[in-house]
Amino acid sequence: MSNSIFTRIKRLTGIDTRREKYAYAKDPVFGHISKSRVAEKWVKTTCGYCSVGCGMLVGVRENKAVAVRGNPDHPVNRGKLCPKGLSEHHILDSPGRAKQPLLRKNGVLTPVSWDEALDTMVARFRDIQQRHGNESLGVVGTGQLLTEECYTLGKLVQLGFRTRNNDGNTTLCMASAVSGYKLSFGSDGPPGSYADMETADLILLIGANIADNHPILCHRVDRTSPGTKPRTLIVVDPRVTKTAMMADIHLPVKPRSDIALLNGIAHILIREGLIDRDYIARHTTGFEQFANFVAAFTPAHVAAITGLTEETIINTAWLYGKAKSAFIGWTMGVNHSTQGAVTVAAINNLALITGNIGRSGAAPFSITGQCNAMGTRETGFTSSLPGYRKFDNPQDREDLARIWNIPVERIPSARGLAYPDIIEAAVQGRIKALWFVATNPAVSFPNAKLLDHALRSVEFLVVQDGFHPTPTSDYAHLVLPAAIWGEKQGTYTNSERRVSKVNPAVIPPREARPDFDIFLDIAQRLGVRNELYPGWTSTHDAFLEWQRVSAGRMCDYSKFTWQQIEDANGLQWGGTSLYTDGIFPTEDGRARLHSVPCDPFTEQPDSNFDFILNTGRTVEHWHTRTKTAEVGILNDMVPNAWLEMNPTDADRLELKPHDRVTVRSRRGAVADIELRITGIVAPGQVFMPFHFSETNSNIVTLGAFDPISREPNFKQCAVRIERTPIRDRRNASPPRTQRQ
Ligand SMILES: Nc1nc2c(c(=O)[nH]1)N[C@H]1C(S)=C(S)[C@@H](COP(=O)(O)OP(=O)(O)OC[C@H]3O[C@@H](n4cnc5c(=O)[nH]c(N)nc54)[C@H](O)[C@@H]3O)O[C@H]1N2
Ligand SMILES: Nc1nc2c(c(=O)[nH]1)N[C@H]1C(S)=C(S)[C@@H](COP(=O)(O)OP(=O)(O)OC[C@H]3O[C@@H](n4cnc5c(=O)[nH]c(N)nc54)[C@H](O)[C@@H]3O)O[C@H]1N2
Ligand code: SF4
Ligand SMILES: [Mo]
Repeated sequence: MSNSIFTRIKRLTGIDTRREKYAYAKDPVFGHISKSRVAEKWVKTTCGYCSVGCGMLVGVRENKAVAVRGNPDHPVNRGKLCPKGLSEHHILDSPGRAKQPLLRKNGVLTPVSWDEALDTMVARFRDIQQRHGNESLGVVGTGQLLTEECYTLGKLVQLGFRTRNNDGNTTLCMASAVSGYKLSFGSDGPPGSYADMETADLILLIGANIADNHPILCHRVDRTSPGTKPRTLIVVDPRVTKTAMMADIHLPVKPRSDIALLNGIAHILIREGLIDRDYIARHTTGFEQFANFVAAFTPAHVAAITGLTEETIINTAWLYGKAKSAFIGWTMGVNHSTQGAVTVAAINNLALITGNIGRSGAAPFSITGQCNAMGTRETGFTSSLPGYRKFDNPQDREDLARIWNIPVERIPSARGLAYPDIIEAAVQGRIKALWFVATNPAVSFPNAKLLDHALRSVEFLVVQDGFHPTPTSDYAHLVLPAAIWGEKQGTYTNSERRVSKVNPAVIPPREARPDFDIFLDIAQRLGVRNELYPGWTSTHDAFLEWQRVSAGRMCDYSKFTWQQIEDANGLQWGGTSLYTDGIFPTEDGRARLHSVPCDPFTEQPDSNFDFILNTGRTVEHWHTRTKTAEVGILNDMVPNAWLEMNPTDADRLELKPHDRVTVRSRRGAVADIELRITGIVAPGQVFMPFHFSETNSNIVTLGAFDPISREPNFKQCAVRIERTPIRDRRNASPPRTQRQ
């Protein structure tokens, strides 16, 4: 920065920015120094969007967040941020924020005091539970709360409300990775780190579009910077995504043929002796059976299933087998499947038979989604007890009962209903009360019609969200306004197990309160506050107990304090690699090789519904757009959904670019979507983003779930594409948000 800029800022603002490391801000559009955006102080925190976990500084002026910039000292992002991170401060005082509790009276959501809101909630839940049993309550949380809040909520639901039906939006997201890790290694826990992407010889990304969805990870696979090691990037995705365009080799597999590809690679590795026999003998079980099983996955067989050539499959196997260290990263192209958990096991198989785990550059690595998906997984209460403890392990239950100072009988010995089963139970009338915390299922849950039925069926529905109205809060009997990222203190844990500090920059709007405070207040009214949270006043108290609960477990937080996490810009539990000694948390200490059949996906196209619909994301938007629709610079770039279709199909249907089309499945139709004709998708496939409530892709998606993880099959269902009749078109250009 030149001296003249310093002088200009000083003249404009009176602040001598030379004395402060980060204390100036340029208008992002016009480049000049804008006084309203010049921060008085910078608050160090962690991004609240995705699981990359970038470190950032929020600039604050007169209790307003006015700017965001990357933390140059943070090991994850080294000062860089993606467009969502850079504009994150705009969400805090956006008009869409929920600002007061609302209770439905005579059919209308009416402002009430917090006392009336929470007294009513506790009274209604109690009454319903007394009439229909404790398990008539279902709670659905999120990977977007602080770890301290996830932990506090888990105790409140399981020990306070005494229901096991406690799950999260993470079942729409990470559940298959969790189940797959458990199948292979006996426990959840991503074994690698982002650093492995820099030290690997080969990176295989399966169903992970990092260029849109984990943009700051792209720097780890970039080979143009000086000093970076030459390495090969292979991307497996039916679409030619931005990530596929970065690859040395793109494998455009037929939808859901990944298992065949993985088994086929294993087949060649075994046949050609490209395996680590020593590692297999010492650290795995089931190799003989596995080798026999994959013998059937010859290149010819795999070519027929995947649509790849035999040569490509053989070449990929050789590249993987010859790499000294190979890294496999995956995200929703794998997890969002009725075979998600076993696909993860098939990925783990490859790592195990080649010894590509537990050392630098070598890991089967589930890239997580939300800023704190990992914290939710670790603090548990859904598919496991806190600290990766198992419901069916008496010792684990006794450990917890001792720490919590409660009778062991209070701790359930089996998990309750998973998210889709909570919704199903609501439709069937077994669940009578629902509480959603920081998730927006009316847009994000598959087969929206069934969800609608569930939300209308329950006697009392509570929606606790930082924004209102949302498509889900519109259904609520009670809306609880919550503080969000930028207003709360605690920790998030990113994909690589790095625990980072999250700090408040501003105070929440009007009556919005941190989720943690809401949970404690509910506990007070339930009469369990002293028992469950003795002496607690802040999320730091929750952290201190979580440290004791996680001590000695794989996800051990007892080794670092909040201050140490803050000073170090994040610390990884488990170090850079797990399983460095090849010992796994199974009964015999060995990892399991699984024989995984490749079944066709549930709803195959036919003459009536002749396309396969794929759904996913774009870099500008976050999920259901409660946040990013409020950020002008993001929403103006991508204000509407679109549908990608291959030119050969468009020709056949006589459709032109920008035509308005309707996507119709057996469950419903979404009209008036802009058509994009592009080779990004293969013939017979179409793609649309799921971010837009106005054109909600989940009206057409399928309610089919993985039998192990219960994760939905969001990525394939059968649809047909029709031109939208004039009468079904939305009039003018759609509003910026769904709100008034
Ligand atoms: N900008 C942005 N970033 C985000 C999010 C966001 O909403 N917006 N959300 C965050 C969250 S919670 C998550 S979970 C992650 C998700 O991150 P990603 O998983 O990268 O996101 P998706 O776009 O859902 O799906 C990834 C890819 O899977 C591919 N796919 C579909 N079917 C198959 C198949 O059969 N086989 C294979 N191999 N691939 C297939 C799709 O074509 C798509 O390119 O992103 C996180 N980051
Ligand atoms: N078709 C299709 N559907 C999908 C997917 C797909 O690829 N295709 N992806 C799935 C995946 S991977 C995911 S993770 C889900 C995400 O689905 P959702 O969880 O429904 O998505 P979000 O929009 O992030 O919803 C989070 C809500 O919490 C609110 N919120 C944010 N921060 C806070 C906070 O601190 N406290 C409170 N109380 N509220 C807060 C936000 O305003 C928002 O309403 O969608 C799933 N749905
Ligand atoms: S990559 Fe993810 S964590 Fe980093 S700035 Fe973007 S949204 Fe935030
Ligand atoms: Mo996700």
